[in-house]
Amino acid sequence: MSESVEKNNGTAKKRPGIKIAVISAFYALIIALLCAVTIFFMWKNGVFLPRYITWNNQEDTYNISEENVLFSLKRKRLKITNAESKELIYKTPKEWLVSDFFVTDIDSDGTDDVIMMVWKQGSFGKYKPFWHDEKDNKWTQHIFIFEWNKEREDRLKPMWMSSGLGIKVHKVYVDEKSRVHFTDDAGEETVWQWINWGLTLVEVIPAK
Ligand SMILES: [Ca+2]
Repeated sequence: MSESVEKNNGTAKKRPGIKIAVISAFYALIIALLCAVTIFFMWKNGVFLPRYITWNNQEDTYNISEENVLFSLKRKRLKITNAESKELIYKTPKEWLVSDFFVTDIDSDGTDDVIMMVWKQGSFGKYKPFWHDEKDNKWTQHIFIFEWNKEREDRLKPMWMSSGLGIKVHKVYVDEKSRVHFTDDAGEETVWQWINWGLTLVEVIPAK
């Protein structure tokens, strides 16, 4: 009789080791959740994008259709303001990460157009083709071309919006003939020219 009472008293005592283990597991879970949330937001902000990308920062003033406008590309976001009044005209959506931009008359109609190199999630945007049933949330690079339209508040009328390029573009520049040159991560250069309605590959320059 006296022996069983002693045993019951022994199990009824709280063990400090168990309490410490529960608290430790709780904090480990909180830390794991914070790490997961941090990594998710870093991914959403493009922190894990390829290292071959050249991110440009640039400020330039242009006269387009008799408007003096300041283009400012900083921290992967492009803003266009009136060069005199400083009034904001356009800024890229926060979902777009802009690596570079160019102002050139790509279609030779006499008016400058705006070209942006954009990284964003999803190759197709909101108009995904019905036959493409996979989830469309991978980071892909795009070239977006806009014509300058003074009738619009934001001036930029979409002219040609590419789906994911499929080229690992390391550098891009536009030559004096408004042809777009992509240099990929291996050094191969492809030259693209506006023909009819869109960019057409006109030359491939092998890596040196
Ligand atoms: Ca033009």
